[in-house]
Amino acid sequence: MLTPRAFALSVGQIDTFEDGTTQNWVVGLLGAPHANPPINVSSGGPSGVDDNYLRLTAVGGAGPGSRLSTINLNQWAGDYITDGITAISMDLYNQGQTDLYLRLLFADPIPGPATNLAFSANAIYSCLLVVDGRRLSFP
Ligand SMILES: [Ca+2]
Repeated sequence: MLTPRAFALSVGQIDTFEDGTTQNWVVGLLGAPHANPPINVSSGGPSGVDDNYLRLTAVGGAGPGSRLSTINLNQWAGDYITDGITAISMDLYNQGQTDLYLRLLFADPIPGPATNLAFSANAIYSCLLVVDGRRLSFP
């Protein structure tokens, strides 16, 4: 069963991953196996050496882990409109061999299945091997 913790959204909140954890970013919520779950990498984030970051990996094909995705039911759960949040930004570094088109998905999966879904209308393109990382914003 999915059980969110009590967190509140706030304007300006950021996940830095400096605590060495994945900061509640997960995959396989309903027990689906994933060959490469999110991991915290201790160096190489946007500020370089000793800047932790979250590494996501997709294995391609079909089935669990085939697509680059992750879920957060904790600090990123809430009512974005009521809380005055109008955009979300993230630093990205595509280390794979495939160009990516990224979207954000918002849903109310608890207790499930989701009855309300919303996703960013326009995918943001992350080209192959952006060397210095890149901050993208989803309006
Ligand atoms: Ca960091």
